[in-house]
Amino acid sequence: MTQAPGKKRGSLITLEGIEGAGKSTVARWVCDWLGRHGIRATLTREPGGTALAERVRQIVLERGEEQLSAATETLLMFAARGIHVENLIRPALDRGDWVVCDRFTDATRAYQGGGRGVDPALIESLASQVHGGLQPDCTLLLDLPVPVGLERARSRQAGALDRFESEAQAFFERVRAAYLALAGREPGRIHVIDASRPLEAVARQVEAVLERLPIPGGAVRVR
Ligand code: Z5A
Repeated sequence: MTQAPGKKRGSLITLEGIEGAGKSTVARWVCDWLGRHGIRATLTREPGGTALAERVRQIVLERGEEQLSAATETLLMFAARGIHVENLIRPALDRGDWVVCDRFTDATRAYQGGGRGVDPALIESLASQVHGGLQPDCTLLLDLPVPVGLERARSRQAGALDRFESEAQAFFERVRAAYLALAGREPGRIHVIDASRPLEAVARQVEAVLERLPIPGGAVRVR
């Protein structure tokens, strides 16, 4: 890391969940909440987040003529992540900014690992090569029944379905189960939010988690 001596590294907050869980909506809400608490936050997403990583996103999401195996899809997710971490996430954290990221490596664990059956050992080996030493400080897992998420996502859909949106419900059930298993293994980092509730109720649950994070200035802020 190239962090200046005495300067505190920012925190990485990630949002996870199945399609339509409300990650993008809640990610914007988290940034606004941090801003109101005097914290400069960068909002970003995966796959993508930088110009070059967005090009990889297009390759991995677009449904074209050519097939992508589960292993190739995994490699592309980590290629985009490597570009993103190197060019956006690490520099922002080193400046002392906070980063709010719509999906990160837990998405690979859940989608490629749980959904597609990719060997977890491959995923963990790539994670350690690509961003070893960098883990989210806090992950908000927006959990809801698959039909509710798919209904939300599809009611908002315009245009052709991408490679994930065209998957069957059973795929998303495996992804959801994998996310919940991850949360069970890392309860200190991954906070399960009931995302089936109205947005105001979701925001209250998220706020309760954010209030326990170490806010610059030293103390843990409690209302
Ligand atoms: N992927 C992967 O396989 N492996 C990886 O490592 C990574 C990603 C990083 C990215 O697609 C795809 O890449 C993703 C996994 C895969 N595919 N899937 N599925 P994306 O970024 O285009 O799609 P997404 O991440 O699934 O996001 P989304 O469909 O846009 O959903 P969302 O961000 O969770 O939800 P939203 O846009 O905030 O909300 C959806 C709608 O619901 C919207 O109209 C909201 O106003 C509404 N909403 C939100 N919250 C509520 C509540 N609480 N009540 C009622 N209505 C609500």
